[in-house]
Amino acid sequence: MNNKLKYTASVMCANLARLEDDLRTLEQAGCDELHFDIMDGIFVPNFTLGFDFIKAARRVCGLPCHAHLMITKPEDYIERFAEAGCNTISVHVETCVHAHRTLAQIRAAGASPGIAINPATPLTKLDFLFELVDRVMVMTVDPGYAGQKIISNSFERVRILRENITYREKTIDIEVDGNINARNAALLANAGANYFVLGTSSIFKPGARLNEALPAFREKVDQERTQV
Ligand code: S6P
Ligand code: MG
Repeated sequence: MNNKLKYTASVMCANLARLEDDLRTLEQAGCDELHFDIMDGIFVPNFTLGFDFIKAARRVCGLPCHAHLMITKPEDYIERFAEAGCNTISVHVETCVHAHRTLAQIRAAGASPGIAINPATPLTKLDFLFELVDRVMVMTVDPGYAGQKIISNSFERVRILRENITYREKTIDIEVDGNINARNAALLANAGANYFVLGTSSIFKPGARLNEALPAFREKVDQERTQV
């Protein structure tokens, strides 16, 4: 983990009809990563992207890819997401019956393991997993849809998690996902988050130009951090 804030763009919020343009623009605008939301209609009540989207993105853009697996039995699909070109694969702690095995499986497949946690799940579920992950994804909304409102205890959860990680002398990234507008990003950054999922709350707004929206958002977060 380093101290620079990283911005990871939620591909499901891009214009899927002109994906190539949007991905190239994001790369040129200095985006740090692409965030692929993978949903199975069971763990979350929605369907979104899959292997082919990741492969297509890989063909047109060089940004690192992160698969956020909101699926039951994630262990059945790890190798295929790694083969599709994912640098990071995050699984939900709520879906892992044998989390150590699944996280080790991600590492063995050549990807960086992340663990995601829903807003209602106690943070203590992560206590014995810090050894195995490079990133914790704190869901700041119940997963399944873009465009939701942040759950207010998210700020406190990130603060406690960062304290816990620091106490254990680990270098683990904390990513936050859901309603990351500039004010929420600033508060979450000050609480200890360093990866931010960009969706409809930040750069994917009707009429917004991605090449301007991304640097403008980054600047706004830096500004807000001094004020919140
Ligand atoms: C939601 C998913 C997210 C969304 C992102 C949307 O279940 O995991 O990654 O794509 O949160 O962002 P926003 O700004 O519309 O909430
Ligand atoms: Mg996500």
